[in-house]
Amino acid sequence: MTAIELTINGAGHQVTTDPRTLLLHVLREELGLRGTKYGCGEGECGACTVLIDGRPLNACLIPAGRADGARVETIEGIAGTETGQAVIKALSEQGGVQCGFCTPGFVASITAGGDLSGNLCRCTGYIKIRAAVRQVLDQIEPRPPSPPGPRRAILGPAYARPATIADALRLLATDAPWRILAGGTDLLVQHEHRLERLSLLDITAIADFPALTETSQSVVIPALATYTDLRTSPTILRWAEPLATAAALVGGRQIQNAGTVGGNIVNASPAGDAIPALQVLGARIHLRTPHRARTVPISRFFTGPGRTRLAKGELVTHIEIPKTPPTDLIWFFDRVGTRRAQAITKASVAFRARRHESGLADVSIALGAVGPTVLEAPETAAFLERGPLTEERLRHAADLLGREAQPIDDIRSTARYRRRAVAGLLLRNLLPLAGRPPFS
Ligand SMILES: Cc1cc2nc3c(=O)[nH]c(=O)nc-3n(C[C@@H](O)[C@@H](O)[C@H](O)COP(=O)(O)OP(=O)(O)OC[C@H]3O[C@@H](n4cnc5c(N)ncnc54)[C@H](O)[C@@H]3O)c2cc1C
Ligand code: FES
Ligand code: FES
Repeated sequence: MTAIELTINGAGHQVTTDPRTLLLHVLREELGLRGTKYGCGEGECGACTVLIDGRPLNACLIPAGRADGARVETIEGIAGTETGQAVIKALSEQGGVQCGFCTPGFVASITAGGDLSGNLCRCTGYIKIRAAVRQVLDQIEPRPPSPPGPRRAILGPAYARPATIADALRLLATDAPWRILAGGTDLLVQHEHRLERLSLLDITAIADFPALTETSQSVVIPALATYTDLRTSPTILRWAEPLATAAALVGGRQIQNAGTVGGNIVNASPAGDAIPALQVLGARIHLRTPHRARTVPISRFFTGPGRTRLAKGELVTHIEIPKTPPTDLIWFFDRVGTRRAQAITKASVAFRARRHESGLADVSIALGAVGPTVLEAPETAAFLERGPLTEERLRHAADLLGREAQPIDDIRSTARYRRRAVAGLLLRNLLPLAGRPPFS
């Protein structure tokens, strides 16, 4: 048991609990704040959305220890604010509430700016909720997030939240079966919340990860950079645009606020969206143990689905992308899923090349969700480098790309569809170079 300190709706609380208990349960069961709902428990529905330091996050994916020191706002507090009242009034006037189960989560998301990508409603059909968002945004400014306050270290036998990389590495070097916890958006879902079986090493309070920054040669991305950090960073938008695009397509806003690039890499899903983008950008992963620092090119990091070259006790500290002047670069990340938000990728393509007078040079292509790991497509890349950018040659390249994919049939899609999808994604993004309008 640990004394967890939280500021909830402006008031300080100390809750003595197992730090692996979900914040959602602390709010509902320990503090009686039952407006925050338990829907899916997997980050999908948004019924559990609360504002943490002003950002919408899923309380079902946050262990209490990770929330220690945070400013949490639940519907009980939001409803008393001017913005919250305007949101509730608009939802009610526009008919955006039926059973009301999803409403606290929607109110939180609308209060924070109106992005509804991480909120589901099974009753209203969204048109009226969207009308409420428009009504509110006409009347009030959304509240900007505030910087997170300092986070204190917690050092318990089953939950540790060290403050420095060195402390984390010391713990990882012991025999204890620590599982690194970053945003928790993979780990908690995979363990179906049975966290009492895990020893969690929470790295989110580590203060000495490098900052997201650029040097003369490269862009440095801390392992803890969230998708929100990546999609909004001017540095990433300038030097690594496909990564910003991928980040903007991940999950919904709550997942983008929690999920980290380090977690996406180590989780090693062939459908992980940051990975193909990082691969065409030539990223290198920086790894540390107490006695060794090494870097591995991302193209050599994965050994199979969910498997990597990460050694026991190793921590990903940051990712480095070499800078290449964006002039004359053709680059994109694109994907297909069942729908635009909150859908795991069925097929994705990341692409990077340099354009010259007669065609393309230095072509690099990475394919997601169509093989046991993210795949490169060297034959298609070589073909594209060999000749001019005509429609006929692009269509041939798309066929070749479909053949280079190694997809399987699974619950999300069929191999046949995935081959056609990667071909279509290439054409959708490159046909405009041959003078053809893009298609959707
Ligand atoms: C509803 C929902 C929608 C999603 N949609 C998408 C999507 O569209 N596209 C997509 O790519 N992903 C999606 N995801 C998964 C995505 O959120 C994760 O892959 C995320 O990036 C993982 O980061 P995390 O910080 O949450 O990792 P965690 O869950 O905290 O950790 C994941 C793994 O990485 C390890 N780890 C984390 N950080 C480090 C580190 N620095 N060093 C060593 N090991 C580390 C952990 O031990 C664990 O094994 C979705 C998830 C959910 C729940
Ligand atoms: S309960 Fe569905 S996202 Fe948390
Ligand atoms: S109003 Fe019933 S789930 Fe949204």
